[in-house]
Amino acid sequence: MSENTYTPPKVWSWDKENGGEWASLNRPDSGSRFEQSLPVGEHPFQLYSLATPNGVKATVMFEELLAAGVAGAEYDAHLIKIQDADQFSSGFVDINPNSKIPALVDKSGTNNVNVFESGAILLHLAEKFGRFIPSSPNDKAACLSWLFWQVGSGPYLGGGFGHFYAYAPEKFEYPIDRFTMETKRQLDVLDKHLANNDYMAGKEYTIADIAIWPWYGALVLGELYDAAEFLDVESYTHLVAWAEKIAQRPAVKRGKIVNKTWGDESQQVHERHSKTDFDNIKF
Ligand SMILES: N[C@@H](CCC(=O)N[C@@H](CS)C(=O)NCC(=O)O)C(=O)O
Repeated sequence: MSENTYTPPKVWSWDKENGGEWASLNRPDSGSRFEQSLPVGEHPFQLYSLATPNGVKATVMFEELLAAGVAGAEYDAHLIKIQDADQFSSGFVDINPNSKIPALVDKSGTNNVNVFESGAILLHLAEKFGRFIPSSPNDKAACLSWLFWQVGSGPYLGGGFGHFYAYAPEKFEYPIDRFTMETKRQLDVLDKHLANNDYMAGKEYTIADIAIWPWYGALVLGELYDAAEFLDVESYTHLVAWAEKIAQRPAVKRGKIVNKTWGDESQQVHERHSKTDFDNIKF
């Protein structure tokens, strides 16, 4: 047994930060922490987000819709700095009581519609515009199955593997083993599926790909958690080929840098209010 075992008390109480990146944000309760309204731009869709994998799903979807000629999908992408606790403003919590990016206000109809959860945002937009969701029942079922697979599986990769491998202040074998095992199992699921399918739902690129790529695509392309070697991502050849193919899409290249505030400064668009916001970017 490790020396670092922990005997839980009868009733847990929050008396200290647990350390590590993001720890100062965490509290065991929900709700707004300060009064502040959100900025509102001129477009029908107001997105409040950051270019983490969950945020990238939404911005890639908007850029794909616009690239497909859906003029009604014009959007303002406002920056929510989660490190600075912007997600706890009263304005943000009014849209998303769960205080996580991305959050969307759809102002295109008579009444504003609030949407939170990245999977729900993808589905809302896909159904609204009839794009990136198959019309045949079989393919649609496949698309939704993989969309919800991502929503359910992603936290094992992010909150499990990513947290204990990359963010935890101390590295412990038990959680790293546990979540590495699960992450590799998930990578194998995707790899085997993509051995026989061009895209997640078959022949068509859909919201299932848009949901999965920012997490598992980024991971196997070495852009997440600096874990490519540790996970031996090169062995998932079909998954890597799919990830590389999607990375070449112009809308994906644009979407992944919207609301981005870290990394190469020449590849950051802090806020997106117009397609001209990409004019100075060399893709
Ligand atoms: N299930 C949610 C997860 C969203 C999520 O975890 N967002 C993170 C960034 S990737 C966040 O806003 N974290 C801020 C916090 O936890 O306070 C979704 O898919 O939209």
